[in-house]
Amino acid sequence: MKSQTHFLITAIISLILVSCNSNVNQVPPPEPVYPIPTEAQLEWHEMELLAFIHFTTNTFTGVEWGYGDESPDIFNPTEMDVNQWMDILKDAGFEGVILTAKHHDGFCLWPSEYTEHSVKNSPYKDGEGDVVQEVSDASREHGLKFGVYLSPWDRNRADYAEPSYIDYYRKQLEEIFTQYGPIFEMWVDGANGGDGYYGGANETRIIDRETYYDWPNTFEFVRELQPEPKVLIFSDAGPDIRWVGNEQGWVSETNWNTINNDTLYAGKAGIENLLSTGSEDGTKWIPAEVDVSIRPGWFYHAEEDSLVKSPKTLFDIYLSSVGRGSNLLLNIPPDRRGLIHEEDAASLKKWREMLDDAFSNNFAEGALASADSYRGNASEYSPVNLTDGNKETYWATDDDISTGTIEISLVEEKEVNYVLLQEYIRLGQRVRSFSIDVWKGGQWEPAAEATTIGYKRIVEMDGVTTDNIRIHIEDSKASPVISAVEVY
Ligand code: FUL
Repeated sequence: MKSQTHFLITAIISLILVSCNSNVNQVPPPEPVYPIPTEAQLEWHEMELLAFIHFTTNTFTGVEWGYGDESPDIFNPTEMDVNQWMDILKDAGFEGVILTAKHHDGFCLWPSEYTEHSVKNSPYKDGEGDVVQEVSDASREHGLKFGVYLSPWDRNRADYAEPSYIDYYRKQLEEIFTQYGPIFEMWVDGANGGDGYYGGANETRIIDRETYYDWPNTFEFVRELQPEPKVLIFSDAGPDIRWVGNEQGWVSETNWNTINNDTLYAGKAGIENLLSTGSEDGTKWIPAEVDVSIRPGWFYHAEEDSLVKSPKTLFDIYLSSVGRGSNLLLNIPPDRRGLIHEEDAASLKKWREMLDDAFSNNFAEGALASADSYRGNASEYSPVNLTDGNKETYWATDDDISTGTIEISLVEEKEVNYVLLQEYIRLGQRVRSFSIDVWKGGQWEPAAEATTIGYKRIVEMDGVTTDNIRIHIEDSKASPVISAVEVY
C-alpha cells in the first residue's frame, strides 16, 4: 500500500514536471531584439544613483578649471573625513562614487610615481596622504562601488599634445587600476586641449580629439589591467556608457539605450541631441548617464553655498534622469575642510525623504493584473508577472503581436501620482510608445502619453484618484516584454 502511494505521488510529480517542461518547450521566450546590454551594463542600470566627487586644487583656488600652474602647497583639507562623505551618500541612496583622481589642471590626488604635481608634495598629511586610497577604501567599506575620472587633458604636463603624454596617461591608468581597483566606471571627459601652463610654456595646444589619445588601444589596455569585474568606460562615444549631451540633469523623454558610435568620439561637437535621444536603430547598447552638479559649479566654492539645488529640484532631476531610463551621476563637491558642506548634506537628506515618500508604497503590489493577450497563454508570460515584484519575470505577447493592453486593478481607490514601468532589457529595448488611461466616474479617461520605457520609465499622473489603470503598448519593435508595473 505504502509503495503504491509512493508510486502515485511519483507519477503525479513527474506528470507535473513533464507538463511544465513541455510548456516551456512549446512556448519559448521571445528572441532578443539586438543590441542587448552586457552583464556589467545590466548591473550598472540597476545602480541608478551615482555620486560624482569633484575635489582638487580648484577647491582651494576657487576656479573651475585650474590652469596647471597651481602649487601643490595649496591642497590642504583641514578636517578631511571621507567617512562623512560616504555616510551622507549611502543614506541618500547612492550605489557608486566617481572621484576626480585628476582634473584638467593635472594635480593628482594620489602620489603618482610619474609626476611631482600631486598630493605627495602637498601639506595634506605632510605629503603622506592618498585621497584616491581613502575614497576607494571608504566607498567599498560603505558598500558603494568606486569609479575614477582621470582627465585626458592635462594643463600641467609639459609634453601634453606630444605622443609621450599618452604613455604618461596610460601609466597613470595603470597605477589607478592596479592599486585602487576594482574600478566599476572610468569617466573620460570631452573637454580637451586649449591654453594652459604646460610645464611653463604657457600656450595654447590643440590636439586632434579623434586620434590623439588612441582611445581604442587605451581602452584595451585598461580592460587588460582589469579583466574582471569588467570596467565600464564612459565618454561621448561610449563604448559602454554615453554622455547625455547636457549638464543640466535631464535625458530626452525618448531615450534609446542604443546608438551607433562608429563616427563619435569624446569632445565631438554638435552631437548633443543625438546623445540625449540615442538612436532607435543604434547598433550598440550604450546607455546615457546624466551628470549634473548639486551646485552651479563642479567644484566647491563658498559663494555658492546659497545656490545648492533644493530637494525639489533634485527630485525633478531624478524624474528626468532615472525616471527616463538613465542613471543619475550627481556631483557633490567636498569643501575646503574636506567635508560635504552642511547645505548639500541637508538638501540630499530631504531629497531622500521625498523619494521615499513618493516611491515606497506601491499600490500595484497585490493588485490584479490582466492583459488582452499573453504569449502562448503560458503562465511564464502572464500579466501577473508585472506586479509580482520579481524583476526576472515578465509579461510578453506572441511574436506577431507588437501592441497590447494591460489592466491593473487596485485593491481600492488611490490618489495616483506616478506609474512606473520597466522593460526586461536583457531581451533588448522594444517599446516605442505607450499611453495610460484611468478609470474615473464610470469610464476610462486618457491620462498620459509617453514614448520609450527601457530600464525604467516613471510617468507623472497628477494625483488622479482611481482604482483601475490601463496601459496601452501602442508601438513596439517586436513583442513587448515588460517586467514591472508599479503605481504610486
Ligand atoms: C566637463 C569638465 O570640463 C568639467 O570641469 C567637469 O569635470 C564635467 C563633469 O565635465 O567636461
